[in-house]
Amino acid sequence: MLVRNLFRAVIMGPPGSGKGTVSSRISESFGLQHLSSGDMLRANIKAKSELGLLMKSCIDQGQLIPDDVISRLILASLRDMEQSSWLLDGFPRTVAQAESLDGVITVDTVINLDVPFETIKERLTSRWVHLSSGRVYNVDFNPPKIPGLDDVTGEPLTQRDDDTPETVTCRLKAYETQTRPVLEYYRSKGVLATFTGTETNKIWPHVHAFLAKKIPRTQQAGGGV
Ligand code: G5P
Ligand code: MG
Repeated sequence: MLVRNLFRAVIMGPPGSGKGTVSSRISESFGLQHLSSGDMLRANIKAKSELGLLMKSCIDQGQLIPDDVISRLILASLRDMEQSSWLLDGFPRTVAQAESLDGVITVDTVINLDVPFETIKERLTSRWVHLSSGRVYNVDFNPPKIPGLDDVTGEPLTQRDDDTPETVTCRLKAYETQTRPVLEYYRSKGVLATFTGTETNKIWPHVHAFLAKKIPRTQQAGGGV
């Protein structure tokens, strides 16, 4: 069945630019389902599948997973979300991935978080995550209510293996060479919206105002800025 008025968005930005943080706010305010490629990969790794081991070695070295592997995984999940409005976080990350996504669906908008690399390096080394939900914390910016524990489940938080200074440098290089061209790809299609800044709390009201105009009112979950 064809469902009308669905809204499909992608959020892009360098590692640590705040994609996960802004995605949670978008989901809460606008009711979009959030699908993060990184969270999905980490769930596979946790399940200790053979594919998970291959993924772990790529991620721990700050390199991208091969296009065919990640595209298959994401496109299969999107098939299960056919009836929903969604927000893709971390995919596509190469032009080949963007083309494979275009082969199945046209995205309505691409939100690009443009945050300087110097800001990012500091953030990632003080990030703590709740692996199974993808909730992210930062010891300075948004600390958990009880140090070391997830606010919702009370389970222990961990640090990501790829948040070491050396791996962060590799991830930023991969972004520069492989992901930056995707911005041009979407710019040429007229769907790219860039938000520049060094603080999520200052970027967020602009993202909110932009989406409030784009997303049909009937779909908005009624959250504020
Ligand atoms: P991921 O998991 O997609 P990245 O590297 O793209 O990883 P990451 O690290 O998840 O991105 P983010 O989601 O952009 O960062 O940022 P975030 O988690 O919201 O915020 C980062 C930290 O900063 C948090 O602690 C947050 O609390 C804090 N923070 C946010 N805003 C502020 C602020 O204003 N001030 C301060 N002080 N702090 C703030 O991908 C991981 C790996 O998986 C593979 C790759 O190997 C990749 O490296 N992968 C893929 N490979 C191929 N193709 C794909 N499509 C792939 N997708 C994933
Ligand atoms: Mg993330």
